Amino acid sequence: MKQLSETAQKIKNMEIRGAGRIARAAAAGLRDYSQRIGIGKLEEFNNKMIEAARLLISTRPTAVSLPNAVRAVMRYKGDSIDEAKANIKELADGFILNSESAVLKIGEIGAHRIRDGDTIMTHCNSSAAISIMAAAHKGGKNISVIATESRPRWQGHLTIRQLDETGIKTSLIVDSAVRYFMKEVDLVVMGADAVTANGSVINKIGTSQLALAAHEARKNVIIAAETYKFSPKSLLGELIEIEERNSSEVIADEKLREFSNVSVKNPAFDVTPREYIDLICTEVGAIPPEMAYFIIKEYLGWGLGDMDQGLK
Ligand code: RUB
Repeated sequence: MKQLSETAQKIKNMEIRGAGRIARAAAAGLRDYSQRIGIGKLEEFNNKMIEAARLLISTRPTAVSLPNAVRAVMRYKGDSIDEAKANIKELADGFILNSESAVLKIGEIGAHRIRDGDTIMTHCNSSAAISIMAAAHKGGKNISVIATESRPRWQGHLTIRQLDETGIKTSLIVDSAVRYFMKEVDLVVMGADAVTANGSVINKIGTSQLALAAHEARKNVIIAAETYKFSPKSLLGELIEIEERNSSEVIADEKLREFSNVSVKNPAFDVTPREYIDLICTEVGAIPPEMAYFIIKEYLGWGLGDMDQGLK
């Protein structure tokens, strides 16, 4: 359990972050943990796997890719521990491989929407969104990017490093400057932690503000999201939990203690309504947000009437 707890801890403290990476780390964590479980009864093995799955899911509440990845591995079958282990390995490796190729495929599909000379604005650090920019650049399009810092965790610094390594000209701006610079923008491209059945997108705090500014300026907003970011449980009416992180990410504890009447609110994500989103670019195609239910049904195997699945 030690290694699995370490993976869980790394996801919690954001050493492993970004919805896609979190999903792949969880699948790999479950796979490696299963292979280390010693001899015993199959029932004990299954219980240990359930415990491990719960631990991983509890680390970060918003990224739906996490429970979806865990569910993809926990579908394993086997009449013996050896069979179960083999199937877990197959499912986890399959998930990881599909996830990596999904990010590349999203790049290929999304790049069609980018024109030579475009200026793209992005927020936070999304590998799927960067894949689109990298594919357009690789395809010979001369693009530039405006990237936000993404306070309080500065994921924008990861983004500018990755774009710089790719050779894409990038400007770094403070989060509050998105509307100021919107006039220079042709297209907004961002990632997602979750997409609900009604086509809303949950992503890093500030995403909805940026989408609103883009909507006002009549600039298109593209969301890059693998199919495993779509939330089957939103079909049950469940809302996506917005992670509230520690106040020390915003202001140092000792500084905060200077005040008697001040508290900090630090939600890590927000919800962008589908009205502000033109396209969700998935690995199976670029869809309007209104088609989110179709993805949940066709690619995650949940449809209306499958309510019992929510109880599993
Ligand atoms: C990361 C974030 C990213 C999405 C998509 O938030 O909001 O935009 O997770 O990323 P955090 P990807 O840093 O809090 O995890 O496309 O890489 O899955």
